[in-house]
Amino acid sequence: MNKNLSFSVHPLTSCPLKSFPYTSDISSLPGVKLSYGTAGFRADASILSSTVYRVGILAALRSLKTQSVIGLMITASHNKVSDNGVKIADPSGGMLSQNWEPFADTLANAPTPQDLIQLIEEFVKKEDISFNGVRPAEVLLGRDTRPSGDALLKAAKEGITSIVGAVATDMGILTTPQLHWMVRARNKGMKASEQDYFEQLSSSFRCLMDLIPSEKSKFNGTNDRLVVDGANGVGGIKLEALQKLLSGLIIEVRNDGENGGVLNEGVGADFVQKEKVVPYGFGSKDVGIRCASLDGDADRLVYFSVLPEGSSRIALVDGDKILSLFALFIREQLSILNEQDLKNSHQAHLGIVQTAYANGASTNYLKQLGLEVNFTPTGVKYLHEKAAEFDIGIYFEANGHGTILFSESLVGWLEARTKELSSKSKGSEVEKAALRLLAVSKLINQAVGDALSGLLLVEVILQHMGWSIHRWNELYHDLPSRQLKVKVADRTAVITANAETVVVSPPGLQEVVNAEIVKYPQGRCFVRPSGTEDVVRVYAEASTQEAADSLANSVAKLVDQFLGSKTS
Ligand code: NG1
Ligand code: ZN
Repeated sequence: MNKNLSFSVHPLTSCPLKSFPYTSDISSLPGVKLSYGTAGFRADASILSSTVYRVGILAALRSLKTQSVIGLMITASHNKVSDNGVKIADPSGGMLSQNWEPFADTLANAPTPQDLIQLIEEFVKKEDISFNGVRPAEVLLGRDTRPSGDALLKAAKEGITSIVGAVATDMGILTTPQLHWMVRARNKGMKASEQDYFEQLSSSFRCLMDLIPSEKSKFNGTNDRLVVDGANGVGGIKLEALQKLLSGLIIEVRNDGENGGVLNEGVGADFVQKEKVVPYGFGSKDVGIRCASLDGDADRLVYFSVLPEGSSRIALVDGDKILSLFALFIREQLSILNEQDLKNSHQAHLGIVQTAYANGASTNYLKQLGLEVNFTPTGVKYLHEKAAEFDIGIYFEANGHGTILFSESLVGWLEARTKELSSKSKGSEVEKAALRLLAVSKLINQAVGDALSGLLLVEVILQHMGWSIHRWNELYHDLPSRQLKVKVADRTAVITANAETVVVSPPGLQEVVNAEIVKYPQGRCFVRPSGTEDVVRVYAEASTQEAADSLANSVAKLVDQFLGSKTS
């Protein structure tokens, strides 16, 4: 294939590609079909350069279309170290607009350079994308610590700069949420360097620490100590840098990738949440200590404590419990404002967003608090979109990805109100509640779930409440659950509805699943195709672990019967 296929200026858009250096690799493999899915494109790193190059083109076109800075992150998150992946951050810092996903899919799967060029020409015309000579495309690039990141970065840069005038700015090795934060900050005209990120997080953390009621017992002894499993990835390194700016908290980072540990191997939030055992480097010496685990690109966070039995078992404090802690704190501050502030013209609406993977006990708990709980399909893009409908929207996946979104109008109101109160009722409870909410809006990443900012918020709320991890974990007791993967011939044959809780195709499958569920007290079970792996996932919950296991196993068998085993 022609490695340097020259490409002429598009007659309508003047949007030329200078060259086409990457012949298709992954897209020419038989049977491989890439899908942008819930987390961008992921595959073995050795076959990904043409995909990353193409996503570079897409990012530059997206920048021209939106006349904004776009982000391109090279990471495969919690996947194994030999994998890599690529995803786009939109101008808001959020995920790529869903409208562009079909284009991303066809671009990634174009079988030949000619097809690719034709696709781009058609898309550029349809979307009316042009370079006006004033604002060229600009794409911020980030990558995690994977060894393949460097070569893929080069492919991304070539893709971006194949669009005339486009600028690729390498932001270095970053966590995924840092890159999203930077894109958002740049487009808001705010300072957007890594140092600015660290300063915003540490100063809002300090502000929240200063607002802890004096009568609440502050941490003492071992309680101000946190041990973090960095998954041998980028998160641990960044946390070590960030903690230099923090006081009132002692963080020990393990698995920071320095001592020969392998990324995500027996470590990290995904491992800890799925296996419910200690990650490498943790053990009986840590019984009673508050521990946390990040995933490979630090957009997921779970907490745990090592159980005393001398085994490797842990008490897991997952994303649902982080959400519950955040919800309690936000609700407390909002009720002070809503009830005590007579000038409060802004009765803020708090909404919670979960997926079907949220443990049923967490949903019950949140509902008992009187909170509105909404459900969306799996994938943070859906949760984020729903949470953005509220004045304050809190979303979390059980796996530890989530954040708190504040509407611009609420932040504006809080800014004005805190100024007013600082002159008239300084030190009042109302002023403190407003200041706390404002500080949370600055601490917690508004673009995407961020393990580092989430961790700081958990820490300050525990101090605010005077709670140990055990007290926190006692908020409610998780229902026993089991997740299974079923390899089938074609997972896309499973079509779901109602936030993935009901299978509508193949016909008849949901009916037999329902017939299983009713056999189990507190039984709940659903089936959906994974967006990141070639499997169908089964999730089951019931009153005992044996029952949850049995329900999951029977449903997995039904899935297998309806869809047939995978033939390779
Ligand atoms: P899939 O493979 O679509 O289930 C997984 C996670 C999602 C999300 C994405 C992106 C589970 C059950 N699913 O998606 O929550 O985090 O990966 O990383 O954990
Ligand atoms: Zn991740």
